[in-house]
Amino acid sequence: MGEFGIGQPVKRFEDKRLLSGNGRFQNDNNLLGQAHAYVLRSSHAHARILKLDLAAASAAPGVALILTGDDLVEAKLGAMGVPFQRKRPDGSPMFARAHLGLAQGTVRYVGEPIALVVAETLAQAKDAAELIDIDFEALQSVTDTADAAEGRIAVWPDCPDNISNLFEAGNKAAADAAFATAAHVVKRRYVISRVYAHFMEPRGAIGVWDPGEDRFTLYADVQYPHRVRQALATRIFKIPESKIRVIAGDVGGGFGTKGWQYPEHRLVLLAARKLRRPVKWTCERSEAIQADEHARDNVSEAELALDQDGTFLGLRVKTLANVGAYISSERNLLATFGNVGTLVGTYDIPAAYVGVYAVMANTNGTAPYRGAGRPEATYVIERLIDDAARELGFDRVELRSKNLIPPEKLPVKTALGLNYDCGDFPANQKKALEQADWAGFPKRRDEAKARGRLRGIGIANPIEKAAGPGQEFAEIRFHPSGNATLLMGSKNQGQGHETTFKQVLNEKLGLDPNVVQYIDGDTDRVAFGIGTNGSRSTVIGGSALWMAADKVIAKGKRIAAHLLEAADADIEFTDGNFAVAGTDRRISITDVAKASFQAARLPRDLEGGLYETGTFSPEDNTYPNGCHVCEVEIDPDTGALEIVRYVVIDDVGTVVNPIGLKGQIHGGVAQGLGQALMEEVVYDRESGQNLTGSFMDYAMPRADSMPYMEITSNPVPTKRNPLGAKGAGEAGTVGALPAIVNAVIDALAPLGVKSLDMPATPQRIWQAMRDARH
Ligand code: MCN
Repeated sequence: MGEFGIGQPVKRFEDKRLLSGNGRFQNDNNLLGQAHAYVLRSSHAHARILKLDLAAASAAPGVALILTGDDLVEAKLGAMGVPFQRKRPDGSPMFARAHLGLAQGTVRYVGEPIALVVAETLAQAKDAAELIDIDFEALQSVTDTADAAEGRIAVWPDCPDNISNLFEAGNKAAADAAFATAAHVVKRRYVISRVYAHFMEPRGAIGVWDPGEDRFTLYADVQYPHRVRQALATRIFKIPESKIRVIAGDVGGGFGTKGWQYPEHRLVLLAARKLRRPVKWTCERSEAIQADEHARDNVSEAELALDQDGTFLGLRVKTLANVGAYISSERNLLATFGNVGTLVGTYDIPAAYVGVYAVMANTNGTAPYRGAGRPEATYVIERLIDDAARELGFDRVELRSKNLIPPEKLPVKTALGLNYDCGDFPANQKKALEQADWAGFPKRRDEAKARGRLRGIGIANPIEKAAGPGQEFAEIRFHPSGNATLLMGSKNQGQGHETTFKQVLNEKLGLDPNVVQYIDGDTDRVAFGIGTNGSRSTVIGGSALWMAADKVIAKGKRIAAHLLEAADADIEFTDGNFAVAGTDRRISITDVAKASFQAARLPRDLEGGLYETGTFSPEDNTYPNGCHVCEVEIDPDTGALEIVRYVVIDDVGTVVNPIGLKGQIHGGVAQGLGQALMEEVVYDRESGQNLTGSFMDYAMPRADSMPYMEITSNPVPTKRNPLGAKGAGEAGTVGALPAIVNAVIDALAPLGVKSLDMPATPQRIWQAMRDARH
């Protein structure tokens, strides 16, 4: 509808506030009388704590309180824990140990929290932490995923092989049978590096306790305020949910990894209760990579079975997924298990079997991070197809075309159990090839060669499951003067929710977005919410809003009928007006809303007021898909790489905001590019120290690392929600990882390079070229 409806390129309403320095991020919160907290963290990857003497630290100037693991036990705090069971490979129950919040006698990764020191100033808290007298007995550590899976060094004595559990998907017997008859089998090992989100705003929290109400308030930059409240109440403090309020203001990036319940939340709340004053903790940049969950870190052995002509017959994948030293909650298992389904990609693979081994190591836990398993899965299948093409002499585009699921075969249940509903995968690929001028590539490669450059091109056909079943909430609250407040259960972290949802509201009710107030992120103001992850907000939150708007229209019709002296059934609602069908008698939604607050203007049997809610849960996932083509040039002397062209065709169903969508794809590709080319969390194999603790060692992509991107939508709306939308927030990352690495290997293939693990840094590229020559 008009300039603000669904599909319009509306500029973000929130940007005026954010770009003029008027955002309210976590660290902008300061409360009267607050004390400051500092977390003392383990400097050892694995050690027994022999002595923890607080005497000198407690006597230091300004110190108000020091909490250790014993205080959490004494306060009878619970741990998060995993609410489901899985089995280990031998059939015994899953091994999982949750972190209580502060170390309990042994530390198992560098950065593990040991004590919370609270003082009048942050400097005093830091000084006092240095006075904590602590003796460690160092133990052997293991941080590398494959090393840990060998089980020579145990993270936990009760789990000597470090295997927490095995998750299986697909049909092993069917896959084995397919491999038995195959003309060709191509087998490869792919390493998917460990990365860390590095949000613009490191995490933070302020804990408040109100002695009058015996009630906590937590200010924290979390992605799921309501779920954090529920977890703190039911799992940690074991108090009624009504005794906790969680407030998240502007969140400076979340990317999945800021997600849920971090130990510092319970620590500042407990400290606030003990001290009867607010306690503030802000993570520092160099602390963040030690304090936060990381992501990815898999080793996959993948096998593709093909017949003589290149038709795919089967897929087998064994993945070692590093989950870290603790499995504190289901989050630490989600990325590894949740999305193995997309390993078959957009291809017709009749038989598949996947086994994911959750491996424990002396590292930070891993958790969902933009794509949460789907970039890993897509990387494996798309690289495997390229490797199969190279090994067997097929053209990689023809091999893909031959095996893509055609639209007429949809809906289909894949061999890994997902129900793909709609999309046009061959059309995505065709459009991408045209847009990227794939046919003209050989000429460009020759021209680059003449300039002394290696040029390569890569392709990937990503698909992911997004916006899966699970509820989301919306409320439209009209005021007596006729305008409205919109309250949403999913929490924005930079995706532009205010704009997106105001567009949906405008489309349905015609309300002017400039006068609609937008609220999210406060559990006392918003009735319910699950939160922003799995690219679910537009689809599920938007559909909840759609439902709430339908209820507004239904009630509005009754009020309008009364005011216009017509039958309810004769009232039509279009463009923000209720009208008697076939006449020019009409009343605007604003006037109907005003009337709803005036008892004398309402039918006797109608309840007053106009505030409606919607709670939506889809029956099944949406499957955003597309095609990425990446073209690179490499300097053979230095290994330096430049992305010279990047094309994305995306299908996210109905596009709500084309600018917002492009921004999301752009950001997603940036995160995929970062992992493919430069980012990596590196641990020292001997000591277990994190060697990438600052931006001097951990390479983040910068503006000049990014290519210009040509992003075009090829929408096939889904019937699984009233908007026809599919999730979009992670799509860019899912496609970027394989498209970029495939392009790099294509550039190097003429030199005999067959494989390269990410990140494809200049050093690694140079080394691969050198190894291939010798
Ligand atoms: N959109 C659209 N049409 C669709 C779907 C989405 O126009 N059919 C646009 C809208 O502008 C919408 C945005 O894309 O606001 C993202 O929508 P959606 O796919 O619903 O994703 P969510 O809002 O649920 O965001 C979650 C997703 C995830 S899981 C990660 S991780 C991620 C991401 O979003 N983290 C982000 N994008 C991020 N962007 C920023 N700036 N910061 C993060 O932390």
